[in-house]
Amino acid sequence: MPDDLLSHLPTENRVLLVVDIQNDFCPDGALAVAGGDEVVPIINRLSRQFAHVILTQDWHCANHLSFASSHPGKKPLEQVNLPYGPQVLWPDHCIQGTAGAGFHPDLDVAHCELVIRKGYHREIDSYSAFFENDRRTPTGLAGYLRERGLMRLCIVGLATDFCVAYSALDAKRLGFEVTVIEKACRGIDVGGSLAAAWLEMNEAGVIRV
Ligand code: VGL
Ligand code: ZN
Repeated sequence: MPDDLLSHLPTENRVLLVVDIQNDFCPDGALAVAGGDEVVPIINRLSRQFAHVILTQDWHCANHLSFASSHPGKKPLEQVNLPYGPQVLWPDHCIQGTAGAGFHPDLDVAHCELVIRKGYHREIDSYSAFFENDRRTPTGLAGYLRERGLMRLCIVGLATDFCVAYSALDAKRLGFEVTVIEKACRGIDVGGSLAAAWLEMNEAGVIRV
Protein backbone atom coordinates (compact mmCIF):
# COMPACT_ATOMS: atom_id res chain seq x y z
CA MET A 1 0.00 0.00 0.00
CA PRO A 2 1.73 3.18 -1.12
CA ASP A 3 1.54 5.85 1.53
CA ASP A 4 0.07 8.42 -0.86
CA LEU A 5 -3.26 6.56 -0.97
CA LEU A 6 -3.73 7.45 2.67
CA SER A 7 -2.02 10.81 2.68
CA HIS A 8 -5.28 12.73 3.17
CA LEU A 9 -5.50 11.18 6.64
CA PRO A 10 -3.40 12.38 9.54
CA THR A 11 -1.90 9.36 11.26
CA GLU A 12 -2.61 10.06 14.92
CA ASN A 13 -6.40 9.84 15.05
CA ARG A 14 -6.69 7.32 12.24
CA VAL A 15 -8.07 3.85 12.96
CA LEU A 16 -7.83 0.66 10.93
CA LEU A 17 -11.08 -1.27 11.38
CA VAL A 18 -10.48 -4.89 10.36
CA VAL A 19 -13.78 -6.65 9.69
CA ASP A 20 -14.33 -10.38 10.27
CA ILE A 21 -11.02 -11.94 9.18
CA GLN A 22 -12.23 -15.27 10.51
CA ASN A 23 -11.67 -18.85 9.39
CA ASP A 24 -15.30 -19.39 8.37
CA PHE A 25 -15.04 -16.56 5.81
CA CYS A 26 -11.82 -17.95 4.31
CA PRO A 27 -11.44 -20.84 1.81
CA ASP A 28 -12.76 -24.12 3.35
CA GLY A 29 -14.73 -22.13 5.90
CA ALA A 30 -18.48 -22.49 6.43
CA LEU A 31 -19.25 -19.22 4.60
CA ALA A 32 -16.15 -18.92 2.45
CA VAL A 33 -15.65 -15.62 0.64
CA ALA A 34 -13.67 -16.09 -2.60
CA GLY A 35 -10.08 -15.01 -1.98
CA GLY A 36 -10.88 -14.18 1.64
CA ASP A 37 -7.44 -15.28 2.85
CA GLU A 38 -5.66 -13.15 0.20
CA VAL A 39 -6.32 -10.00 2.19
CA VAL A 40 -4.50 -11.24 5.29
CA PRO A 41 -0.93 -10.28 4.23
CA ILE A 42 -2.24 -6.99 2.79
CA ILE A 43 -3.93 -6.14 6.09
CA ASN A 44 -0.85 -7.17 8.07
CA ARG A 45 1.29 -4.73 6.07
CA LEU A 46 -1.27 -1.97 6.23
CA SER A 47 -1.84 -2.32 9.95
CA ARG A 48 1.75 -1.29 10.68
CA GLN A 49 0.85 2.19 9.41
CA PHE A 50 -1.82 2.57 12.08
CA ALA A 51 -1.46 3.52 15.71
CA HIS A 52 -4.98 2.21 16.31
CA VAL A 53 -6.26 -1.15 15.09
CA ILE A 54 -9.71 -2.50 15.95
CA LEU A 55 -11.05 -5.91 14.93
CA THR A 56 -14.59 -7.15 14.56
CA GLN A 57 -15.54 -10.77 15.11
CA ASP A 58 -18.80 -12.32 13.92
CA TRP A 59 -19.90 -14.28 17.02
CA HIS A 60 -23.17 -16.19 16.70
CA CYS A 61 -24.95 -18.50 19.11
CA ALA A 62 -25.50 -22.01 17.73
CA ASN A 63 -29.17 -21.53 16.72
CA HIS A 64 -28.87 -18.00 15.40
CA LEU A 65 -31.85 -16.70 13.39
CA SER A 66 -29.62 -15.69 10.46
CA PHE A 67 -28.86 -19.38 9.87
CA ALA A 68 -30.97 -21.16 7.25
CA SER A 69 -30.93 -24.15 9.62
CA SER A 70 -33.12 -22.14 12.03
CA HIS A 71 -35.88 -21.88 9.38
CA PRO A 72 -37.33 -25.28 8.36
CA GLY A 73 -37.49 -25.64 4.57
CA LYS A 74 -35.19 -22.67 3.89
CA LYS A 75 -31.79 -22.84 2.24
CA PRO A 76 -28.74 -20.58 2.53
CA LEU A 77 -28.96 -17.37 0.45
CA GLU A 78 -32.78 -17.41 0.56
CA GLN A 79 -34.32 -14.43 2.26
CA VAL A 80 -36.87 -14.20 5.08
CA ASN A 81 -38.65 -11.29 6.74
CA LEU A 82 -37.75 -10.82 10.38
CA PRO A 83 -39.30 -8.16 12.65
CA TYR A 84 -36.49 -5.72 11.78
CA GLY A 85 -36.74 -6.31 8.01
CA PRO A 86 -35.48 -8.66 5.28
CA GLN A 87 -32.68 -11.02 6.27
CA VAL A 88 -30.51 -13.16 3.97
CA LEU A 89 -30.08 -16.66 5.41
CA TRP A 90 -26.60 -18.09 5.77
CA PRO A 91 -25.02 -21.46 6.41
CA ASP A 92 -24.17 -21.95 10.10
CA HIS A 93 -20.99 -19.93 10.61
CA CYS A 94 -18.83 -18.21 13.23
CA ILE A 95 -20.38 -20.06 16.15
CA GLN A 96 -19.04 -18.83 19.48
CA GLY A 97 -15.93 -20.67 20.60
CA THR A 98 -15.50 -22.77 17.42
CA ALA A 99 -12.39 -22.82 15.25
CA GLY A 100 -14.43 -21.28 12.43
CA ALA A 101 -15.10 -18.21 14.56
CA GLY A 102 -11.39 -17.75 15.25
CA PHE A 103 -9.28 -15.17 13.46
CA HIS A 104 -7.24 -16.38 10.49
CA PRO A 105 -4.06 -17.79 12.04
CA ASP A 106 -1.80 -15.50 9.97
CA LEU A 107 -3.62 -12.29 10.90
CA ASP A 108 -1.08 -10.20 12.77
CA VAL A 109 -3.24 -8.76 15.55
CA ALA A 110 -0.73 -8.19 18.31
CA HIS A 111 -1.19 -4.42 18.47
CA CYS A 112 -4.96 -4.49 18.08
CA GLU A 113 -6.53 -2.49 20.93
CA LEU A 114 -10.16 -3.63 20.80
CA VAL A 115 -12.19 -6.58 19.50
CA ILE A 116 -15.87 -5.89 18.87
CA ARG A 117 -17.96 -9.06 18.82
CA LYS A 118 -21.28 -8.89 17.03
CA GLY A 119 -24.26 -11.07 16.14
CA TYR A 120 -24.45 -12.71 19.57
CA HIS A 121 -28.16 -11.96 20.09
CA ARG A 122 -30.07 -14.93 18.68
CA GLU A 123 -32.99 -12.90 17.30
CA ILE A 124 -31.04 -10.34 15.31
CA ASP A 125 -28.12 -10.36 12.92
CA SER A 126 -25.37 -7.75 13.06
CA TYR A 127 -23.40 -6.98 9.92
CA SER A 128 -22.21 -3.57 11.00
CA ALA A 129 -19.55 -2.93 13.60
CA PHE A 130 -21.78 -0.13 14.94
CA PHE A 131 -25.38 -1.37 14.96
CA GLU A 132 -27.24 -4.64 14.81
CA ASN A 133 -29.39 -5.15 11.70
CA ASP A 134 -32.30 -3.14 13.13
CA ARG A 135 -29.85 -0.22 12.52
CA ARG A 136 -30.66 0.99 16.08
CA THR A 137 -29.14 -1.35 18.67
CA PRO A 138 -25.58 -0.09 19.21
CA THR A 139 -22.49 -2.22 19.72
CA GLY A 140 -20.75 0.56 21.67
CA LEU A 141 -18.05 1.15 19.06
CA ALA A 142 -19.16 4.71 18.22
CA GLY A 143 -18.94 5.71 21.88
CA TYR A 144 -15.49 4.15 22.21
CA LEU A 145 -14.17 5.98 19.16
CA ARG A 146 -15.73 9.34 20.03
CA GLU A 147 -14.53 9.24 23.61
CA ARG A 148 -11.01 8.67 22.34
CA GLY A 149 -11.26 11.32 19.59
CA LEU A 150 -10.75 8.76 16.82
CA MET A 151 -12.90 10.12 13.99
CA ARG A 152 -11.11 8.84 10.87
CA LEU A 153 -11.66 5.22 9.91
CA CYS A 154 -10.08 3.04 7.27
CA ILE A 155 -12.12 -0.12 6.83
CA VAL A 156 -10.86 -3.43 5.39
CA GLY A 157 -11.94 -7.07 5.55
CA LEU A 158 -14.81 -9.43 4.77
CA ALA A 159 -17.23 -9.22 3.26
CA THR A 160 -17.22 -6.03 1.19
CA ASP A 161 -20.94 -6.16 0.42
CA PHE A 162 -22.15 -7.06 3.92
CA CYS A 163 -20.16 -6.34 7.06
CA VAL A 164 -17.71 -3.88 5.45
CA ALA A 165 -20.42 -1.90 3.62
CA TYR A 166 -22.81 -1.80 6.58
CA SER A 167 -19.99 -0.65 8.85
CA ALA A 168 -18.88 2.04 6.40
CA LEU A 169 -22.42 3.36 5.88
CA ASP A 170 -23.17 3.46 9.59
CA ALA A 171 -19.85 5.16 10.32
CA LYS A 172 -20.61 7.88 7.73
CA ARG A 173 -24.10 8.34 9.16
CA LEU A 174 -22.52 8.78 12.61
CA GLY A 175 -20.19 11.51 11.36
CA PHE A 176 -16.91 9.63 10.95
CA GLU A 177 -14.64 10.11 7.96
CA VAL A 178 -14.60 6.74 6.20
CA THR A 179 -12.21 5.23 3.69
CA VAL A 180 -12.64 1.67 2.36
CA ILE A 181 -9.46 0.13 0.99
CA GLU A 182 -10.76 -2.04 -1.82
CA LYS A 183 -7.79 -4.33 -2.33
CA ALA A 184 -7.93 -5.34 1.33
CA CYS A 185 -11.59 -6.44 1.01
CA ARG A 186 -13.37 -9.35 -0.69
CA GLY A 187 -17.10 -9.68 -1.41
CA ILE A 188 -19.73 -12.43 -1.34
CA ASP A 189 -21.81 -10.94 -4.22
CA VAL A 190 -25.28 -12.48 -4.03
CA GLY A 191 -27.78 -11.06 -6.55
CA GLY A 192 -25.66 -8.02 -7.42
CA SER A 193 -24.97 -7.13 -3.80
CA LEU A 194 -21.36 -6.10 -4.45
CA ALA A 195 -22.13 -3.45 -7.07
CA ALA A 196 -25.09 -2.23 -5.01
CA ALA A 197 -22.90 -1.88 -1.93
CA TRP A 198 -20.28 0.20 -3.79
CA LEU A 199 -22.99 2.40 -5.28
CA GLU A 200 -24.49 3.02 -1.86
CA MET A 201 -21.09 3.70 -0.29
CA ASN A 202 -20.15 6.13 -3.08
CA GLU A 203 -23.45 7.97 -2.70
CA ALA A 204 -22.94 8.23 1.05
CA GLY A 205 -19.51 9.82 0.58
CA VAL A 206 -17.39 6.87 1.62
CA ILE A 207 -13.89 7.32 0.15
CA ARG A 208 -12.84 4.33 -1.99
CA VAL A 209 -9.14 3.71 -2.52
C1 VGL B 1 -21.00 -11.58 7.17
C2 VGL B 1 -22.79 -12.70 6.34
C3 VGL B 1 -23.09 -13.19 7.59
C4 VGL B 1 -19.83 -10.68 6.90
C5 VGL B 1 -21.27 -12.05 8.44
O1 VGL B 1 -18.84 -10.71 7.66
O2 VGL B 1 -19.89 -9.94 5.89
N1 VGL B 1 -21.76 -11.90 6.14
N2 VGL B 1 -22.33 -12.87 8.63
ZN1 ZN C 1 -22.71 -13.80 10.48
